[in-house]
Amino acid sequence: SDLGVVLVGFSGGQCKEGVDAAPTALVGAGLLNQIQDELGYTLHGDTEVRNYNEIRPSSDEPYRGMKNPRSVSAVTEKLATQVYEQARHGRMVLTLGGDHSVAIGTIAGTAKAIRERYNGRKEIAVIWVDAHADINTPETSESGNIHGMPVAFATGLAHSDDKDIFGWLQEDQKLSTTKLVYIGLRDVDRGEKKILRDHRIKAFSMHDIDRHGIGRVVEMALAHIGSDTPIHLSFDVDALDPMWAPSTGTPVRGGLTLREGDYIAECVHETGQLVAMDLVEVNPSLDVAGASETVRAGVSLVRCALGDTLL
Ligand code: DIR
Ligand code: MN
Ligand code: MN
Ligand code: MN
Repeated sequence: SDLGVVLVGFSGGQCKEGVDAAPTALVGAGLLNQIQDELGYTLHGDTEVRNYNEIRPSSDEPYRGMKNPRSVSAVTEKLATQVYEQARHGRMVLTLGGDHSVAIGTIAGTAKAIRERYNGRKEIAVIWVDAHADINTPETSESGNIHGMPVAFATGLAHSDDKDIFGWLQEDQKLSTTKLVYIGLRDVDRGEKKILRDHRIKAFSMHDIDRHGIGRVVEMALAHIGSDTPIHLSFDVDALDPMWAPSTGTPVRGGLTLREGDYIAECVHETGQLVAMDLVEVNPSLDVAGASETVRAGVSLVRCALGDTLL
């Protein structure tokens, strides 16, 4: 089958350098070769890593507290088009970030392509696997880092009318809050907790995984989405415990084991509903001793989502 590949060297959604080197590290570890040779996909799109940090508007002063707003907006607007161009041919789309702000673009691209494919009769669902909810609005954010806000923009809970600062996002590129499910949360800001409650957003924290086990949690997450809804899986490697993925910008202890992460990806593959996956926040320049482990974990998560099986 066919896979569109989007390799995004970009770090502007947060303050630490190095996350832009992740696609090169993941490809260097053999990910794309394995997807072709072992999993049998035909690759489409640009298989060279592009430096999206070069997309720099001449001035990019903070706006409503957001850091690098015009850069992140320009990058994600371009990504929305790139992902859409792959998805509209009926291809599954794999995006390797980059920080998690890239998901503003990737979700916009798949949301639009799926609405078109089904003449407006279907919308995508998103499974957001992360230690963090990434649903701050510019006003609730304590950091100003846009990688903590992508879900707010993707759902329209945050928006701006300035076309250079996410004003490009159209209705047909947006995600419904009812079609969003979180797995792995354990570091959610106060303002984010209120947003999750007020909008009754489905979320499974590490507490829920401790209580029910990963098997039951994935089953409940997929039941919420339903069996005829295309799924976009947005996987932040920091969902994994730092034991498995130490090289990431905001590690949080008490996370998923590598097997639990792989299991989520395997189950999403098994649904046959997967239309797009993002793998983000691998930063090989942090905890350098653990970088190859982190890259290997990322490779494993993608392979599982694309149908690699243990037997
Ligand atoms: C925090 C951290 N909630 C923020 N978010 C992170 O900056 O808004 N997301 N690290 O991955
Ligand atoms: Mn995170
Ligand atoms: Mn408005
Ligand atoms: Mn994230």
